[in-house]
Amino acid sequence: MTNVVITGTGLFTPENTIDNDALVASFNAWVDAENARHAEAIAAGERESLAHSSSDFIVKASGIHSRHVLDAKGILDPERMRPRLRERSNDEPSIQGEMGATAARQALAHAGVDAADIDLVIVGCSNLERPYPAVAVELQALLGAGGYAFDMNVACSSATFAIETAANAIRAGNATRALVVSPEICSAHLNFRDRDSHFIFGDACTAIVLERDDLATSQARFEILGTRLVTRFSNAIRNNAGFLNRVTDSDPQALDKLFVQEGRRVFKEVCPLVAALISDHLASLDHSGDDLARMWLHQANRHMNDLIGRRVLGRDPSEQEAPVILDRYANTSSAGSIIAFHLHRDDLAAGDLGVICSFGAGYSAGSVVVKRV
Ligand code: CO8
Repeated sequence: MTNVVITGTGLFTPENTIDNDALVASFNAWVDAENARHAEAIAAGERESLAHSSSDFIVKASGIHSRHVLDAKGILDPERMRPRLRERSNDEPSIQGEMGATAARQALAHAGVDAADIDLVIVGCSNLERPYPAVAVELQALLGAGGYAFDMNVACSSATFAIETAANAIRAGNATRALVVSPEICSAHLNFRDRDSHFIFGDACTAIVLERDDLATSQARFEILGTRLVTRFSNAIRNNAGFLNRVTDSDPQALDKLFVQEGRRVFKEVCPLVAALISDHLASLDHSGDDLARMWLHQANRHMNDLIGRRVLGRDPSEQEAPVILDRYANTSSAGSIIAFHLHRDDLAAGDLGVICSFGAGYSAGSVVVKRV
């Protein structure tokens, strides 16, 4: 069978950061104004007063300290509490096209591959800025890549599902070199007025170059030993924004048109599913947790990763074995596990084994087992 290798990765990190204290200060200012606006109704028992958020809670519950966002000013303005992004004309690169091109150029340079030699571009992410033309096709043009391109969405698992799709296209002979790009603008679909979730997400974009092994020239390669994907329907993470909102006459500003989740339920249901996915996948490749040098896990919650690491390894994973980037990036959806891979893989030795694993809405989870060549 044709071997497929990962030969390069790239990362676009927005310059603006928001730490927990700044986010909480803006949220609490909005809460105070809201409670003052409704003081009479609250006093009459007709309305519940809103509670403050807290940085201590955020760190304890999630491990998140800070996040990068495309626009901080709009998010932190208690009168707005959503990013302000400039609308692009049809003649300008789209926002996701631009983020994607930055990350992709880095990944291509890292792999030592010319954009013209790429013959498959997949943009996989949770939220696409338009239905068509595909952002991937625009990115293909921006980069000067050849072949074909398409978008796909499997929420937080978009990158791992796209890696499997790209690897299969290469194995089947339909492509020789592929780019998987995940431009995540999570801040645009986050309800910054929801105490339970306002701290969860950040923005970033990752890119990965995959090649047929016999064509690759990069010294730093990771052979894909196998991929395994799983989905199980759940409403515990949901977003009802969509093109039918206009014709169903539903309120486009309604809160269900943004990210909504039952965090505790997600935690309880997803951790065992993911631990079993990784363990079964390793077993199918005649390996076990003991053979893993590294786990590049989805970056949603510190405790989730600790629990999954414990179940797979049979002991607490060290910082080195399961690197954490969510402390400074928060949850960047499908980009999270790829950011961890991008930042924490160069120290591995030839023959070392690792797993890239995503999990999220759907539910969906993806495991990609790789070996440093
Ligand atoms: N400040 C202070 N107190 C708070 C706050 C806050 N901000 N928020 C909640 N509390 C309170 C609650 O009211 C509750 O109080 P009480 O006990 O009196 O009822 C108490 O703190 C505990 O609340 P929770 O039970 O909700 O807290 P948890 O310990 O469960 O932590 C988490 C909440 C962090 C959300 C946690 O449950 C979690 O991380 N769960 C898993 C989440 C997850 O992984 N989700 C995946 C989503 S990502 C995905 O699939 C991609 C979607 C597409 C991206 C779209 C971009 C927007």
